[in-house]
Order: sequence, then C-alpha cells, then structure tokens
Amino acid sequence: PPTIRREDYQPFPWTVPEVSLDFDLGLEATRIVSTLKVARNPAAEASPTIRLNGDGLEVVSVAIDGEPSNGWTMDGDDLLLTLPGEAHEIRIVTEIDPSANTQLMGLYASDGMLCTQCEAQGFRRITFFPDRPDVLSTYRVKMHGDAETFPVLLCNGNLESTGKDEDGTHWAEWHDPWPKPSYLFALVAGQLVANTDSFTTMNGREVTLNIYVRDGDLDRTGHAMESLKKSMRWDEETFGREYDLDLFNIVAVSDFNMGAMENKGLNVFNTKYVLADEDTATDGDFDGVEGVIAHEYFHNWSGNRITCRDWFQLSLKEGFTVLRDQLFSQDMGSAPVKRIEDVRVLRGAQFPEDSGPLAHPIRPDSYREISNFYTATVYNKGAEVIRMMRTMCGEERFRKGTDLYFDRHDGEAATCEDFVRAIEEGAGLDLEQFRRWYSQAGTPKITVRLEHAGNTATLHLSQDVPATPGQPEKQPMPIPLKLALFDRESKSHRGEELIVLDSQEASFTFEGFAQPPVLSINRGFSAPVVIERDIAQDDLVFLAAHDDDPFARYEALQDLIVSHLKQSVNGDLADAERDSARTAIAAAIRAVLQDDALDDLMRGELLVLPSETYLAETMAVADPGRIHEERQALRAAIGATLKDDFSALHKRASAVPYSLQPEARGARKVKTQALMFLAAGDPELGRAMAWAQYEAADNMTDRQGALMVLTGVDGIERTNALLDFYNRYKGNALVVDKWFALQAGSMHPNTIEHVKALAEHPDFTMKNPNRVRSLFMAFAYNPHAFHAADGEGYRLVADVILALDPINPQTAARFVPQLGKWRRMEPKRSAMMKEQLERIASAPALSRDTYEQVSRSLG
Ligand code: HT7
Ligand code: ZN
Repeated sequence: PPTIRREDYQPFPWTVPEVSLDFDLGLEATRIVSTLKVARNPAAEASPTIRLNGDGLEVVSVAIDGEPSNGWTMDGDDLLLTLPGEAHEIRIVTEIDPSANTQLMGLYASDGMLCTQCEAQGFRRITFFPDRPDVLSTYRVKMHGDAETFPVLLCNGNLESTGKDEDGTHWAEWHDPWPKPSYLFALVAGQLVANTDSFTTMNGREVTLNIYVRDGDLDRTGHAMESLKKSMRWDEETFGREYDLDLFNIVAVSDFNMGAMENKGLNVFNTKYVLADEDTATDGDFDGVEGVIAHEYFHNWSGNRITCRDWFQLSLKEGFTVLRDQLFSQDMGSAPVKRIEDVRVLRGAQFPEDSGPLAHPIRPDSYREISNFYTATVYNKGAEVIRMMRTMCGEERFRKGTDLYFDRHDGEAATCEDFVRAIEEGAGLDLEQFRRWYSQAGTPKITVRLEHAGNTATLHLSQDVPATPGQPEKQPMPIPLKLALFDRESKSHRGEELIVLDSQEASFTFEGFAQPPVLSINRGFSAPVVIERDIAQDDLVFLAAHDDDPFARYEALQDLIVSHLKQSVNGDLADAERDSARTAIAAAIRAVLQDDALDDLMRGELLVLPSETYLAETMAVADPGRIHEERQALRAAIGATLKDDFSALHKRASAVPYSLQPEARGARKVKTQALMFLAAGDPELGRAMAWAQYEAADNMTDRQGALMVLTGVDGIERTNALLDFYNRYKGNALVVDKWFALQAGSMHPNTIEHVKALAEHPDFTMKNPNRVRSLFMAFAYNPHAFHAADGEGYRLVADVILALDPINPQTAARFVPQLGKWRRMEPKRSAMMKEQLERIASAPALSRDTYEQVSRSLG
C-alpha cells in the first residue's frame, strides 16, 4: 500500500457544495442514489478529472447533467470522471450489502438495525465521493425503509418531512444546513426507543435531545442524558460555544469499533458509553459515559464547525477535544483525581507508544492507513500539548486564544498550525519554538539536580528528547515546569512558580534558603515528560506526606515505589535493604490511610501501585516476570504489615450506603483497594472478605471489585462467584463483557488456559468488537499472562490477529503494538515476540491496517 505524506497535500480540484442522497434501505441490500453538485475549485490547480473515492463498491449507473454516461473509468477502487465545464451534476447509483460488512466501517447491520461509521474513510464504502475532510457539502438525505424493520429513520441535521410509500415502506427526509465533510455523515434505521429531553441554549434556542436505545435499555440512559445537558451548559460557560441545531440525537449501538462518533447532530455511540445504572455499571463506567458524551458533544465545535484540512491534522480536533473533555470532567468531579487518572492513562498507553517502533509526532508526517493513527499520541499527548499552552498563558488568555480560533476558522477545514497561530495571537504567547511539540516524537527526559550553598538553591535542568523512528536528531523543546521549594521545618513553601526550560541545559537560582529545601517539580504534571530527579528517599517520604499539590504528592509516593521496585527487580538489594525499603513504603502508605485531611477518592488514588506496564516503561530492558513477582511481593508485604489498618478501612468504607456522591464513591474505591492489599498479604482472609463483599454488594462497583480479587485466587469462592455473576447477568452484553474481561485480566496463574477456554464459550464471538476487546485486549494488556515465560501469550495474540484481520482489520491491528514492544524486553521474550510478528507478516492477504502496524513494529 502507498505511503501518504503530509507534505504532498493538495487542495481538491473540485468543490461539492451540495449532496443529495436517496437510500432504499435493506439489511442485505441497500441502494444508494447519490447526486452531487460539483464545481471547479478556484483555490486549486485546475483538472478536468474528478476522482471519487470508493472502497469495494460497484457502479450500478452514472449520469452526468441528467444524461446516462459510460465515460467513466476505475482506478483501483476509485471512480474517475472527466468533466468539461465549470459546474456539473453527477448522479451515481450503488448497491451494497450491509449485513456482510463485518469491518463496521461504512453502512453496516448491527443487531437488526442499520447504522454507519464514516470516520475516517467509511463514506467511500457507501457511495463514490471525494472522501477527504476538506470537501465540505450540505446534505439532503431521503431514507426509505420497511416500516416494521426500520420504524425509526435518523440522519444528520433536521427532519424536514416524513411519509408513506405505496408499497408499505415509509420514508423520512433530513436536511443538514451546516456544510460538513463526508466523515461526519451518519444514518441510523431500526427499532429504537428514545429518552427525550430538552435544553435551552444561552441564546434561547430550544433543542430537543434524544437518546435512542433498544427497547429494554431505556432505564439505563438517565446518566447519559444528564451528562449531555451538563456538557452543553459547560461548553457555553467555559468556551462560549452554543449548540447550533434544534435537534441533538444520540444512538447507542452494540457493534462499534471505537467509543463513539461525533456525526453532526447524530452521534453514534458504543452502548458501553451510554448505558449505566448502579446494578450494571461501575463508578468508572459512569465516568466513562460522562466523559465520552462530553467529548463527542464538544466535537460539535472542535471538529465539526471547524474540521481538519487533512488527516495529518487529526490532533487539531482530537487533542483539543480530549483537553476539553478532561477539563469538563475535572469540573464535574474531583479535579486532582481526574488529573492523576489522565496522567496514568498517558503513562500507561502513550509513553510506551512514544518509546517504541510506532512512535510518531502528534501531527504525523506519513501513514499508510489512517485508522492506525487514532492513537494515544494524537489524542492524549495532543491534549497535553495544548494543556501546556494553557499553563503557560493562564486560563483567561487561553480563552482569548480559543475564541479567536473559533471565530477565525468557523466553517473551515483547518490545520494544527492555524490553531497554534490563533492561540499565539489571541493569548499573546510566543509559540515559535513550542511548535516542535507538533513535529517531534518521543517523550523528553528531564534530569533534575538541586544544589544548595549559603542562602541559594540552584536548580540544574537538562533535557534529552530521545531518537524515534525517522527522527534521529531532536531540537530542545520548551518544557513548562511548575515547581515549589519546601521548607523542611514548616512543611510549607513560598508559592508555586512556573519556569520554562527551553534549551538543552539551564540553571535557575532561588535566594533566601538558609537550609536545603525539598523540591516539588512538574506539579500538576505541567509537562508530559519523564523526570529523573536526584532525590533522597526521605525527601520523597516528606513530599508524599506534605506536598500540597495532589499530583506531586501522588508522584512522590509513586517515585518511592518505582525506585524501590526497579532496584529489587534488578536484584540490586540485599534482604535487609529490601526490608527497610518496604517498611518505609508501608509507613508512607499508613500515613495516607491515617491522614484525615484526605478524601477517600484521593486516598484511593494514592493507594494505586504503579502498573507493571509503567514499571516496564521506566526500564531500558524489561523482565515482565521479575516485575510481576516483585510488585506482587511488595503488595503482599504492605498488605501484611498494614493488615489491621486495611481491615479497619474496609469496615469503615463498607458502612457507607450507595450513592453517586463523592464520599460514597470514594468509600467504594478504597474498599476494593483495601481488599487487594489484604488478599495479597493474607490470601485466606482476602478470599473470605472478597466473598463477603461480593455477597453483600448492592452495586456493580463493589461486586466487580470483589470478583476481580476472587478471580485472581483459586478456591470455591472463585468458582461460585463467577458462576453467580454470569447467571445473574447473562443476556446483558455489557456485563457479560465484564465477566470475560475480569477473567482475562486476572492475576490467576492459569489465565492463558482460562482465556483459551473462554474463546470457546457460546457467548464469545469475533464479530463483536466489545467482546473481542473484553477477552483478548484484556488478556494482551495483562502483563503476567501475555508475557508468560514460554511465549504462549504471544502465540495466542498473534493467532487472534490473524483470525480477526479478515473480519475486522481495524480491531485486529490494535493488538499489534503489544507485540511491537519486543525491542524493550529481555532477550528470550524479545525473540519470541519478534517471531510472532514475523509469522503475522508472512501471512498472505494481510489488511492494510495490520500490515502497516506489523511492518513498522519490525522495522
Ligand atoms: N472521532 C471519532 C473517531 C472514530 C473512529 C475512527 C476510526 C474508526 C472508527 C471510529 N469510530 C470513531 C471518535 C472520537 O474521537 O470522538
Ligand atoms: Zn474525538
């Protein structure tokens, strides 16, 4: 497959101001009549040929200006037409089989209904079209379908008219007044029921809100509806953005490749991010619904009103929208906890990407298959990059920058450069050098040393941006670092400062320190970097107990644990040294348990041990087996030392009745944390307590937490709980997904055998991405099982990739990065991982998606 390069961008020679689509809907056969008004694009180099992208389509007929035409040719999957004049009307008929569409891109059948997914290049699987984000058109769409099979007919924009045909079918005509690219087109037809509500915008527009689901799911849509209304208000208040249609529809579908899609006025969602109630959804699931509803809604401005010129600019809409949804969630709940969670995601998913063979800048320079670039780098690092701009100029000036951006580029297909320039001008910020964050991949490493002499503390900083594929040399980046210098006696500081490291090395002096202060740096995670600080264990203990920045406090405790585990994994510690480090960590955790100033949500965050993936990421070469052993041993040691404290915590938290209030959510969080430590320190006690928690649970958070602990250990409680859970929830796909995921993500030593057996379970299917992810993604991201010493985990994942690739290449390709970590593993595992990548690479007829990921991973 050819490589597409950012530098080769050319505007499309034709504009398509109006599109009219007529759908004759059927699950097995849908006929599409597409009428395009086209005109020469004065802003592009003239060409008489118009290229209309297709993917697997066959032409039924073509007419130009009302006359049937044979004057077309195919170039691969694309249709080429030669047009003599300045403006024409093209009419094309295609017919497709949605039920055969297992890729879930374009128009497909899901659970008896029809729906679409067009981003990034799915529209070309429906009809021939210039399927690129810089061709903006207004759409008029008429949908005809059997009234029983498809009682609900939905499309973008406003419903203009409906009626019945003589043959018993009915129809609906929709018009979207806002010009949009084809990737924002959507259509849904099926048997659906709606939760209907309304929202009055800041300028008095009455908007009807519908959340469409399957009959029977309606009572699980309340949280999604509340989240939507909160998002609409928040975007008005925080970014001045008002909704622009009279209707906003959301549809939940059970077969979906990602989380959701921001189609104009008709968002299509994975059911996972719509349905929630206390019996079937955890607190984390509730947050997921709120965050994704917000994210898709915010795209109405950052993505739809201003879209991307080309797919290299994806972070323009995704990075910015992730930042907007993160800030929203910070405002809706606990800001520090949300920040810690976001950093954990970044470190768990993006840092490994940035340090591996798939590393790319947030604005990539080339791709073969754009679906592979919906990455943590484009999304999450993209959000961090914009967050740094906000940190450097402050909230108010940032808002001036975003106002300018929205004003200046409304209705356009814009670039990342347009965004940076608007922030630069609107906020009054010099971002000249900062632009390197858009072009350079790799996570900068900052080395930090604090020196003290007389009354002066001097901070020495240096940065190293590592080489990444295709980028051997890097330029220094501007790194905004928030810091504070603590007085050891008073345990306070004089105020937070922001410094910007913009050269390879720099020193900063601070006067008036008679004693060496304790440095708290990268507070709030002000820059997405790795900090290597030369700091004493006692100072980390000090910060873990006293830092007033919640993130920095969390970070100090993490650093304390990470540095100990690194040493113990490497075998650098004598027994006595290891015992004393474990004692220090347990003491720091006891301080967290006893600190009355902390709320339980934050306490729960502080109790999360660094993940095995993150620990591996901190090591040049990782031995996942040793990491797993040492981390588990530390958990057991802490659990045993603090058995009474954790038991008391569990008892206190268990007395808090269920609600969605922060206190109750915090109680549930620490309850399962306590259980995990207790089960590690005293398995018998842990098993008994987990079973008791399972039996007493009146909500999914407690039930899933207990089941998670029980799946990790052998015993009758495990068998009984898994059986009970399945029987209680069979038929509820999202909860059965949890049942699969808990077993695949389990600490149990026989997880691989369990996963192989589960793949044969009647409820397992490769056709449903949620189910595939719940079993195999949970397995692939379960380090101790995936990295089994005999390589069986690697073989299993490679088998999954090969089996899934012909069915759903996008989902198959998402497994490859796990094997792509082979260069950073100890030699035996490294060789076995590489061997599996080579096995995949040598398979015939690999999809473009998987081929690209495998070849880059081996490259
Ligand atoms: N903008 C949406 C991207 C998306 C997508 C991309 C490729 C294949 C399937 C997809 N479904 C949704 C999601 C978002 O970021 O909001
Ligand atoms: Zn998005």
